[in-house]
Amino acid sequence: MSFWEEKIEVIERNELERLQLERLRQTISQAAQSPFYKNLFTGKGISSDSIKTLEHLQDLPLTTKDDLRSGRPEDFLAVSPQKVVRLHVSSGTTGTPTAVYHTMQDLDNWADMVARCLCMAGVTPSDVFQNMVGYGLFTGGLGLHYGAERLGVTVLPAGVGNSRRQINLMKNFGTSVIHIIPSYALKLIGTMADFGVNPREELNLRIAVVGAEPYSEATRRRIENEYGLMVVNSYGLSEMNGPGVAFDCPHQTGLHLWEDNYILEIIDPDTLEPLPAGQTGEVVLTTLCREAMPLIRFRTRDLASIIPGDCLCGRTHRRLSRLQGRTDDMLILKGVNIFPMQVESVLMGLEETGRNYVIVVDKDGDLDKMTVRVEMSGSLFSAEEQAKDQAHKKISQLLRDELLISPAVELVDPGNLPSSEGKAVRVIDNRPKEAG
Ligand code: DLL
Repeated sequence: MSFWEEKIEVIERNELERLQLERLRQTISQAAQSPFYKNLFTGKGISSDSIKTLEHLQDLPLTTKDDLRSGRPEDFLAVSPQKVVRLHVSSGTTGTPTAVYHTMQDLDNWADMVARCLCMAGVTPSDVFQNMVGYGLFTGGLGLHYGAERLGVTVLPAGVGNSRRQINLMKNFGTSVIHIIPSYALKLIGTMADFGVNPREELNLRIAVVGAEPYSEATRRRIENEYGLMVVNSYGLSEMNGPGVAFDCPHQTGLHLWEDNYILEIIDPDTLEPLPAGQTGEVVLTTLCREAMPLIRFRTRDLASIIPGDCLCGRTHRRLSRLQGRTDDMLILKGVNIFPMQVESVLMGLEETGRNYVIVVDKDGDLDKMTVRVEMSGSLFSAEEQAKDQAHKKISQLLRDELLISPAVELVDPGNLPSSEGKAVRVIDNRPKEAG
C-alpha cells in the first residue's frame, strides 16, 4: 500500500482535530478578507477568537449555492485580484454558474491532494494515464492532469469524446489508468464492441478513476467486469476545487475524505441538525487550506453518510459512502420519494439491459406518470419476442419492488437513446414547474 504523505494520511484522530482547529481559525481570518464573509461575520460578531473548539463550527452560518450566486462572484474573493491565477466556473446544471478563484498556492495544494488520491488508489509513475474528461472550465480535466503529473505519471491529455481515437490511444500507448465519467465509460464499452476491440484481452487497463456524476454499485461492477479493471470512485465539486476531495482506496469500502483539507459534516437537509455516522444526509464542507476563496460550512446538496469504523488501509480520514444523489434530484411521484440512483441500481444489475437509460416524468391528467426507457442488451435485442416480453415483465417487477410505484417500462433498441459526452441527463421532467 503506497502513501503520498504517510504522516498526514495515518495521523492520529486527536492530532488531526488539533490541526483542523488551527486551520479553521486561520480560515476564519482569511475568509474575513472577502466582502461576503466580512459582512456576515461583522453582523454576527464572529472572529477566529470565537472558535475555541471544533464544535464551535456548528454555531457558524451555512453557506449555500444561492449565496454564491446572489451577489457578485468577487464578493467571495479573499485575496487581491493580482494573486488570482485561475478561475473555474461550475457546470451550472442546476442554475446560474458560480465562479471559483485560485491562487498559485491553491493550485499547488490541489495538485498534491489529487496526487495523494491517485497514489492511494495504486497509481504509480510507471502508469500511463489517459485523462478522458473535459479540459475546460470543468475541473475534472485540469484537476486530474496536474495531480497525475505531480505523482510522476505519464499523462495523455486526451480530453472528452472521439471514442475511436481514445481506443487507439489506449492501444498505441499501453494506457493503464483512465479517468472517465461513468455514463461515458458505459457508452465506450459499446463503441469498443462495435470496433471489435475486447478491452480485457487487447488493452493494458488496470484502474479507472470514475466520478463527477452519481453511479450505483451495479454500474461500478459492470465497468469493472467489462473492461477488466478496478474502478475507484472519485468525488469532488468545483466549489471545493473539484476532484481530490474524497477517493476510494483499493478496499473500495467508502471514499476517504481528506480531513486535513476539509471539515466534513453530514446534516439533515430539512432540520439542519447534525447526523451521526451511518445516517444519510447532506454533505457540508468547510475548506481548511484555501487562500483565494475559503468557504465555510458549504451545503453541497449531495447526499451521503459517514461510514463508521476504521478502514483496513490504515488511513484515519473518515470515509464517505457512495454518493446517493443530490437533494434536488429527488423526484416526488404520487407522494413517493424517488432517487434516479434507485432506478440505475436495478437496471445496471441486469444482463437483459444495455448501458443507457432515461427516466421521463409527465403529467397524465392530474396524475404523475413515470416512464423508464432502457436500452436492451445486444443478446436480448437479437432474441425472440417472448424473451423480450419476459425481460419487460422482470424489469417492471423489479422497479416496482424498489420504487413502490409502477413506472411504465420501454425497452429501446441498443444505441437509440440520446447520450452526451459530458455528464448524463438521466431525468426529463416534463411536468409544469409549479406542479413539480
Ligand atoms: O464534477 C468535479 C469532479 C470531476 C469530481 C471529476 C470527480 C471527478 P462539478 O462539475 O462542480 O465538479 O460537479 C460537482 O457532481 O456536487 C456531485 O453532485 C457530483 N459528483 C461529483 N463526483 C461524484 C461522485 C465535478 N463520485 C457535483 N459520485 C457534485 C456522485 C458526484 N456524484
